[in-house]
Amino acid sequence: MGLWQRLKSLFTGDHFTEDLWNEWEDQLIEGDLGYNNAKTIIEQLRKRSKENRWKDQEQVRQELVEIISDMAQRVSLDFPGETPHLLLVLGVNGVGKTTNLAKLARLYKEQGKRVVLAAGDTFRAAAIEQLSVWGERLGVRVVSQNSGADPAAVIYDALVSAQSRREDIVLADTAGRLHNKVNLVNELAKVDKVIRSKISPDSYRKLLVIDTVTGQNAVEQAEVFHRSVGLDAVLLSKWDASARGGAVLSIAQKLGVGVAFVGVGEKITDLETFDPRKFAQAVIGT
Ligand SMILES: Nc1nc2c(ncn2[C@@H]2O[C@H](COP(=O)(O)OP(=O)(O)O)[C@@H](O)[C@H]2O)c(=O)[nH]1
Ligand SMILES: [Mg+2]
Repeated sequence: MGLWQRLKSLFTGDHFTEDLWNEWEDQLIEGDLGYNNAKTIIEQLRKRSKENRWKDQEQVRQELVEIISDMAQRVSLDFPGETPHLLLVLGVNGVGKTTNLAKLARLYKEQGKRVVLAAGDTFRAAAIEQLSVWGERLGVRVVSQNSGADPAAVIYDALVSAQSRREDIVLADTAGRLHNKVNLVNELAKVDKVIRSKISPDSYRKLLVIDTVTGQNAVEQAEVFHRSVGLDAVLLSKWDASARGGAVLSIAQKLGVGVAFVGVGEKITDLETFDPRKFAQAVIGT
């Protein structure tokens, strides 16, 4: 049953009672919107419901959709600085970094840009191989070294060669072994430092990939990455698998980082720009 169906089933009379507000709040929390977000949403809904009286249920649903889409933050990933631009793709293992990086490569290539991929996840040979396969399929250059190589060195090579070849954008993959937080943060800090030594902040953006299925844990992940390198935008992946997006609201509220893209499948074309209204409609349901 969708969230709206559950909320509606609790609404029996023609008035909102204190009990009902509490039950709705619980439902929003269970619907993975997060404790603080649920409180905020109910607060806003209470304000909007005149005299706690609401006969038109569809109107209530619309209000909910509006409140949530106002809380969701959309950002666009722009690079005002000179080329080459560098997009660092971050995130915990398995969230969909490499796949979505390939989708972005296709998108930029379609815009006529000369794209380079940097195999910065040097932890596993399979990760380097996966990126090379995408590169071949897309017909874009891939810069890689052997597994175990220093990711900062790989990304540095990609950037320097892109500068001399006058390429437009480097998409850099990274490893995301969050179980070793200290190593990860140190490794990323080094990558970040190397990039900043070569290009201006206006040519450099950091995109965090989070997996919809992760739920509110994605907020913690975002905090770690935001503290270590600072994030510009989020890509919400696997939206097709589960339309749960409360983490996105928490990340916007806590860190001020909005969503740029949504991954909607495993195919190379399964990428959309983030639409807060569509997002809110899906979270609430019909
Ligand atoms: N359903 C779905 N699966 C996805 C999406 N993005 C990635 N995946 C799958 O998630 C798995 C992990 O993806 P991968 O890019 O290797 O993750 P990484 O470890 O973060 O680089 C793969 O099986 C992908 O096909 C998406 O938007 N929707
Ligand atoms: Mg990967």
